[in-house]
Amino acid sequence: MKTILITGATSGFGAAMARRFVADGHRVIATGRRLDRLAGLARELGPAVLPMQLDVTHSATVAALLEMLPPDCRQIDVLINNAGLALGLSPAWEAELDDWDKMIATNIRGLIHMTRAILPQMVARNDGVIINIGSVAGEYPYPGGHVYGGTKAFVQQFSLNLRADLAGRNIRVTDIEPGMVGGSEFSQVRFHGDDARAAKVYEGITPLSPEDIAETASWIISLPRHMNINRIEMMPTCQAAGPFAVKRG
Ligand code: NDP
Ligand code: 8X3
Repeated sequence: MKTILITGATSGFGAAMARRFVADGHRVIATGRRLDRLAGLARELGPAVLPMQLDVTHSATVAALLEMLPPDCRQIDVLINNAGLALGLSPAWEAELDDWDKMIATNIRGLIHMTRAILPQMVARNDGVIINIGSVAGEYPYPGGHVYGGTKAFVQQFSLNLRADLAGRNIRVTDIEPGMVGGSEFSQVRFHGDDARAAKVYEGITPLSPEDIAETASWIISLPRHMNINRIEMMPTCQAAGPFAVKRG
């Protein structure tokens, strides 16, 4: 049994991973800002889930996180840096600066602060797994992806650079980079609560599901300690990259 801390467990991938990890026999520290959702998850999944309200952008809370946990839950075997969001899809010159700041604060700053809070104990034990949730948006550009894609490119390179520091230790780091995934609140959040616009994103396609991401994370965690999956890029079969955009005058 491992103790797995998930950021952003109130919906989407995070909630699906919590369900999957408990089914796999692990204990889950489920975090996020919406405590009612976390309490619901704990009611559903039982004592294997410890709900804990946590906003990853509150640096002081993140730094004090371990002391806030009950003593028998402070050894974090697996950290899932999942909390994140895209805000807006307008061209860069029309984008809201506030949206950009929030994506940077959550997807980059929140993720690195979480990592810095948990990594020392993994190094001290010479054991641990960190799974970061990146995106194909960090690898391939698309119109309106500007800062969101930039934050996920950061997550990819930060993950690889962590591996460089950790080489020779039994601490694994993986960047899971999904394409289109339905069944989460991602697009509702991106379009600031415009549910109709969000639903259109998945019209006529079968996207990946949060359970597909949970399956992938479950597999990564189950691998032998000497085996590191550096990056894993996944898309539904309806999606592919390219072609280059060529605008003719
Ligand atoms: P959801 O919107 O359903 O989930 C996002 C989660 O992040 C929520 O639980 C939310 O919880 C949490 N969160 C947001 N801001 C904060 C914060 N400041 N502090 C703590 N938690 C926060 O979307 P997904 O499940 O789809 O997204 C999960 C991750 O996957 C994100 O990093 C996203 O960028 C990435 N991703 C999504 C894809 C998709 O197509 N859906 C594809 C590729 C990557 P709460 O609001 O309660 O705090
Ligand atoms: C989410 C996938 O293609 O909407 O990271 O950016 S995409």
